[in-house]
Amino acid sequence: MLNDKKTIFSGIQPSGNLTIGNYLGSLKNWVTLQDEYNSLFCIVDLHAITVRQIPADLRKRTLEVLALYMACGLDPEKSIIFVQSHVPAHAELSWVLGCYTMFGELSRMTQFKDKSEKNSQNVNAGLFTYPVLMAADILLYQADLVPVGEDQKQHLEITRDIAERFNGVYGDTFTIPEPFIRKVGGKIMSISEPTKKMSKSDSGDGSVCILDDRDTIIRKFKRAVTDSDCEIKFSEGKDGINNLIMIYSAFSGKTTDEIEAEFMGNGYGNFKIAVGECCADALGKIKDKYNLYISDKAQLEAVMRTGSDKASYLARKTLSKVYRKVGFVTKP
Ligand code: AQP
Repeated sequence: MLNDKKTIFSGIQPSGNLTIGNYLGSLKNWVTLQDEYNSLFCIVDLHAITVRQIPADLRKRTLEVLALYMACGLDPEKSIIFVQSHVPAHAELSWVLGCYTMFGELSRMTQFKDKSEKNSQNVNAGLFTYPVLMAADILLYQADLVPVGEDQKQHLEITRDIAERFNGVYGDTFTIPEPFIRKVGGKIMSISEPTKKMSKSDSGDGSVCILDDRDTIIRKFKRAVTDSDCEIKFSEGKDGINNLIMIYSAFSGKTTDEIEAEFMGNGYGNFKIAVGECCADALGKIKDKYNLYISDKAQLEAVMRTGSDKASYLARKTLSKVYRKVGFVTKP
């Protein structure tokens, strides 16, 4: 099914309204990469339940994320697009890999520490073993490259460690994947707390959602936190302005130097409006397409069905190999 091209895998959790962090850090890059690589893009619902979800919302959001994937430009004719829970091999390989992952290495994951603090009432085992499931997602498809935001780099490193450990014991089984992180957009910060990553589970004004309407987007940017200086210049200590420059750069395609020259002598107020408008223009186009996709349930179902059939076929091949290597008897 796959050809000689290299393979990429990535996914997003349907755990909230997708933000421009998810878009610039992941989705936007996926769209360009799908022409060059064998591409698998997943909606990782198994990961989403590591934080308590309202079932009806999760169901609805899973379809919304699928519609958004397509609205952003993922093409089911070019990429395998599927829902994680539709391919049982993810959970199955995760169990096996969990037996080749050390408690100590999972304890060092910063996302586990962050999410445990945020969800102190529900520090469950799934939250702890999240990176093992992520390793299974990637290794099942023998992915060469994983296009993610900067925040997922540590999870990629543990995936590589698990794969190398397994290959070391049983011989070549898994491709060792590389992270693929863009310099511009790889880490978008909250616009109200620019030292904190923008996250879809933070619903305040710090996160700009892909589906926010134009007025909301511009209002959020107008309120963005900056500093007491007034120079639009990318430099240390100016977290708020640096973040806005990054966002503007990612949406407009302009370099930092070009942006600094464009806004020389301008105040922060004008710059914030320009960033808001540029962002709203780009997201408006996506939203128009989204409205078409989300209203066509038959098409969404067809994409999910085809995607999971193709993904299952590939995943089974790796899982059978792993089962054989660890010594499981083949089902007669
Ligand atoms: N702020 C960000 N800047 C750049 N990239 C980002 N990503 C997330 N936030 C930013 C990238 O989006 C992809 C999907 O991430 P995920 O849904 O698997 O989980 P996450 O990294 O935990 O994303 P969120 O938005 O912070 O979700 P919640 O709030 O549910 O935890 C990944 O490639 C990620 O790097």
